[in-house]
Amino acid sequence: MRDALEELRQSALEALSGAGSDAELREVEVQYLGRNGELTSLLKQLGSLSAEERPLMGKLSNEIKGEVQASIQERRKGFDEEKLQADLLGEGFDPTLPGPSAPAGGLHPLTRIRRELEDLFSSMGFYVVDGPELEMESNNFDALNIPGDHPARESHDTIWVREPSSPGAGDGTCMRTHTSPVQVRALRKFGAPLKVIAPGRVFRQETQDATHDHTFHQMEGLVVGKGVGVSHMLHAMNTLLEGVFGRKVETRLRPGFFPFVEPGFELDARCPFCEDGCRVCKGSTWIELMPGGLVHPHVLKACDVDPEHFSGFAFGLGLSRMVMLRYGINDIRWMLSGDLRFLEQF
Ligand code: FA5
Repeated sequence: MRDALEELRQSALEALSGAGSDAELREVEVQYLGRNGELTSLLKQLGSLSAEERPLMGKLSNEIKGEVQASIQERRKGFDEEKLQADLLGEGFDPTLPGPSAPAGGLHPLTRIRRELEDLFSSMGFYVVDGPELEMESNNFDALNIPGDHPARESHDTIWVREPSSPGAGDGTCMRTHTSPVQVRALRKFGAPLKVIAPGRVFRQETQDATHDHTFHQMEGLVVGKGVGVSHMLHAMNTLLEGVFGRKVETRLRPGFFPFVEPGFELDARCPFCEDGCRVCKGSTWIELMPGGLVHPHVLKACDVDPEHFSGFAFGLGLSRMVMLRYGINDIRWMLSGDLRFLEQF
């Protein structure tokens, strides 16, 4: 049996050195070491050997198997490297050229305008502040002079995560309906005097149309100091519009009611989509863009600021609508659609 094993070793190693490809290596492997291969059939004869010879032949066959396997692996490595070299040096391959570039994304138009406004207001000494989207009822409504039974709550219906313990208790939690609660948070945290803007996402129970979404963006502005008045507010609003549009924008100011300002105003911008009325401006040729007013003394008091010493103005820019005007987007529903046909244009 020793002779037969030695012969097998010899012929297997010869066959391996003659193999010219990975497939041929595999054939040799099956022929000698496979389940029905030559070594296996030799091993079947072990049982007929004497007790002294059996372990010796067993050991020898294991040694031969190991040697043949090692040789197969060595040859296979050689083939892999040859293949890699061939691939690398294949026709037209230049390893000094830069690799393919990954497609670059772009900034969302909302992000662009938000950043521009943050830069503009920072340059005028404003802090950029933030507040939570899930807000306490008391900050979203009560501290802003909108108690539980106030009719203004009807136009600000939203998702309630925790209902108030009783109507008007002020202890509920809701998705904020505007960025105005950040006024309360900022005043309580920093006190007066203060200049802040607070851009962010807000939520409302709203029937969607070209200018109304249930989720949209606003940017709050708040200035509190000594002798702050309406002229300061108008200056801030006009600076904002000129900053975004790079030119004077035709606007109009009309009285507006918000429980947290007195007096209150609505600033509308001329509709850029039509001359005499369209579905975006709902036939009026004006788009409601930015309400504002002088901070109501009740709000200052609720934030521990003395209205005898301080006054202020606040405005609530419809950031999503501002983006529509700037880029000529005629339907707000594109904004958060995630649709690449829309996004790739910016
Ligand atoms: C408010 O939300 C007040 N918090 C704004 C404010 C702040 C007034 C400070 C006074 C002082 P209003 O509900 O009007 O107000 O919304 C403000 C702006 O958000 C609107 O002028 C409009 O541009 C935009 N807006 C309102 N509802 C929607 C909506 N459903 N979809 C898109 N934009 C909207």
